[in-house]
Amino acid sequence: MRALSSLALVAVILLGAAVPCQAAPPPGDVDGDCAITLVDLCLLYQMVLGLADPTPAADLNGDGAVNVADIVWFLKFAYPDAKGDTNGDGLIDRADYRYAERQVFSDAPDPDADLNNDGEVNVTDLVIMAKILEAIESGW
Ligand SMILES: [Ca+2]
Ligand SMILES: [Ca+2]
Ligand SMILES: [Ca+2]
Ligand SMILES: [Ca+2]
Repeated sequence: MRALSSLALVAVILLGAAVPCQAAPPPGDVDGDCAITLVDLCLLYQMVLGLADPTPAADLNGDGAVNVADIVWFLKFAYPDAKGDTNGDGLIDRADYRYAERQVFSDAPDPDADLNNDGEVNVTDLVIMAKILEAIESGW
C-alpha cells in the first residue's frame, strides 16, 4: 500500500494532465485506460522483461514484437514529457540514476535531471529517480 501511494505521488508529479480518450485508446495506452501514464510504461517494461504477457497494444512501433524498441517509441512519441531518462538514451534504467547523481554534484547540472521541475537538481530529484526505478523494476 505504501509503495502504491508513493507511486501515485510520482505519477502525479510526472504526468500533469491525462490524455483525454477519444474513440480508441491513444497509441501507448498499454493498459487500455485511455490515459498515457507511468503505469503504461511500467506495464511495457514488464512485458519486455518477460514478467507479463505481451499484448498487441504494447507493440507500439508495429513490428510484430514487443521489445526494447517499443519502450524507446513510447518515450519518444507517446510520452515525450516523461522524466527519468536523464541521460537521454531513450531508456529509463540505473544508468539514469547514476547520471542524475553526478548532476547533483555538478556546477552546471543537466536540466533533464530536475525531475520535479523546481529548477534545482538535488537530492529530492534523486529520491524521485529512485522511486521511478523502483516502480519499473518492481513490476507494478
Ligand atoms: Ca494507460
Ligand atoms: Ca514492436
Ligand atoms: Ca536513460
Ligand atoms: Ca528538482
